[in-house]
Amino acid sequence: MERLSQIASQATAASAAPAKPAHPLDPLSTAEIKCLTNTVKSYYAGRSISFNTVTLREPTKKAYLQWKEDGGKMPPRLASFVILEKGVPGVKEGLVDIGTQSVIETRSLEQVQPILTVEDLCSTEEILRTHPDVIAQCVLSGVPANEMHNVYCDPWTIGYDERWGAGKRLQQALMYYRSDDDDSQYSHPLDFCPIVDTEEKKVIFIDIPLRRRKVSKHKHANFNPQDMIAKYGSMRTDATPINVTQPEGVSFKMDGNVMSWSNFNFHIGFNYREGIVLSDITYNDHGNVRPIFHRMSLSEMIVPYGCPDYPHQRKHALDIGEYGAGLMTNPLSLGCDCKGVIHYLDAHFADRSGEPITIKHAVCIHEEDDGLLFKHSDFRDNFATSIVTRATKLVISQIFTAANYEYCIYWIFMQDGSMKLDIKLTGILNTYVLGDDEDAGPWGTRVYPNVNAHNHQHMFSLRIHPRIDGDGNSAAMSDAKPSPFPLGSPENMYGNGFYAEKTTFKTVNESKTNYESSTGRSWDMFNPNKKNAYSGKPPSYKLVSSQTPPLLAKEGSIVSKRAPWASNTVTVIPYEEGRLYPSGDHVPQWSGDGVRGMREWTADGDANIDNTDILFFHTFGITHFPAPEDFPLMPAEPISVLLRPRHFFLENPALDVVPSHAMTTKQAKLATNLEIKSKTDSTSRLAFENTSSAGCCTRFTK
Ligand code: ABN
Ligand code: CU
Repeated sequence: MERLSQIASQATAASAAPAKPAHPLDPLSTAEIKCLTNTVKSYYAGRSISFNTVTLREPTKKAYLQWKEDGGKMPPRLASFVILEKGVPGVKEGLVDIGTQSVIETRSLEQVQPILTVEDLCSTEEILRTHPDVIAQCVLSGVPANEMHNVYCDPWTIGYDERWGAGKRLQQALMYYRSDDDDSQYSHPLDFCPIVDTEEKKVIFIDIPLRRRKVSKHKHANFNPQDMIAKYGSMRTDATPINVTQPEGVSFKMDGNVMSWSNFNFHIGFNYREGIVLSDITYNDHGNVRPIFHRMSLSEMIVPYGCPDYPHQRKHALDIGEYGAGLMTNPLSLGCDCKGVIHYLDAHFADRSGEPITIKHAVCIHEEDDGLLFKHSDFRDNFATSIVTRATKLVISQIFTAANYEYCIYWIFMQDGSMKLDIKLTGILNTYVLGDDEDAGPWGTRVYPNVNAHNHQHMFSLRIHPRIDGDGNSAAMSDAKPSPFPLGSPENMYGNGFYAEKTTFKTVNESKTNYESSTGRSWDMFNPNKKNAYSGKPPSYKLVSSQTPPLLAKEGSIVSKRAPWASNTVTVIPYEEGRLYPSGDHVPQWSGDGVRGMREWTADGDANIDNTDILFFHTFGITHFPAPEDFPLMPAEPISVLLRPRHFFLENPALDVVPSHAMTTKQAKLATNLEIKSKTDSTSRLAFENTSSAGCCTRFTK
């Protein structure tokens, strides 16, 4: 890394630096992006560069906390960039000080390839449509040459292919045909796979399978309302509208990007790669503002496919590191992506030329009813003594489209101090053409005539930087175990004893653990320096997550090497600046060899992780064996990870949430009218009565 303080002035300030934002973790504004790209352009004046990614270089934890303690002396506003230079292999990356409009670090990296941006992907189809060899392959597949405008591709990074390594910036084009603009091409895959040089804009090779398969002659499998009406005569007519209404508006407050909601306070960031980033999450415990998590994000994911036939072995998308959960994020629309009273945040990136681009409504923030928060009734008076409190949840969400799949990301906060990460998978299966007489098994499923959907996994890496009740944190696993003492022994005479076995991790190696369903394994992040006054146990947040399949690709495979984080459900490492991306900084075309990302961070397996500053990585996801119900458009499949306070509070922290109904035993004794008024709901009513009984319900009759 070259430090460039002496030549910082080369990138001369053309105009005043853009205004600093209110908060040091705020994403770069469009003015800051413009300032950064201008600074980089003048630094590289006379050279042909294009921008790949630009993003805020977040202050270190220390600098951030200093800012908080200093009462607002902003740390320098730094931003990192990745650029490509025409004709020069590899990437250049560096750091700009926005305040002084100067480039302060640069580095040239060879044999790495940067993320593929949406702009990089968009030009590929046109390159293919005009290439004579591709046209010839289309004709062989049964698509006439005059139909090239109906040929499409999902341009994937090549993953890793030994023939080219990381020397050229490559895409593999998964090919499809559709006969009409409004068709879904995924029921009509083509059997060959062109390899495209992204920078040269050239087809450099075409992978042709030994067994040829012609394009399907079946009708396209479509899913739009007009297709359903054509097929079934009408859409369903039985569903009446359900609305999320908040007549008095929202109960959260936003100060810029800082959220306050129901005792929680945190910053909402967003970047090209991880998408939503939540930082400095605290909980106001009756006036005592207690830190919980310093930072939390989805740091990587992998979707490895299970068909070993060449070239399908290449399909394993590391969507966050190869394409960016931020770059692929959708602009969300009111009333459909999220319902209710919504606050949106926009996201800003730079295009290849360095101009800012904005995704409107990239992040949706809203509240929803979440069923019961708690309830108890007393059977002694026929349940008249009762308390019923409904939950409201706060949801921070984004949806990104990874070519065929949609990933809907919901960061959820609950009034009892819990947090959840819910992910819904929807969109369209990745498909390959299946011969008329061919069996799709065992590596895939015939989901439609001539359509083979290969087995695959969706694995995510949740990166948590805990700060449970302050600094000095540890991690442990907890296993439900029967008493070790035999039935009939004095310690376990009746054989019923069981307990939670807690194993605190002292070292990185000890922390590398997997989910164990037989013990209902969960993990705790905790502060060993504090004690709950009642239980005597350290304040903790427990990770409850059981959708944790093992990575099915073999150890030593390209998939497993490129996702060195995916073979364990949990890995804990010491925090160090820059430990962000567990498959490395530049993921496309990494062979998986060498020491980087999680492999680098766990190289010292004996490193201490007890009572120190730790990073907790959690791998979760699903294994997906496709079925016809998943096609042509998949009903959303949920995945959920829960973080809940344990020994953190002295009691249920949500007891002060106003109940929908509360009646004490004394009140019940006095009550003559047992119709009980709901305190918070004026819209609930009986379904099959004409008269509205809004806001009340008959509990019982004497
Ligand atoms: N799932 C692979 C992918 C993601 C984004 C764009 C193209 C391909
Ligand atoms: Cu899937």
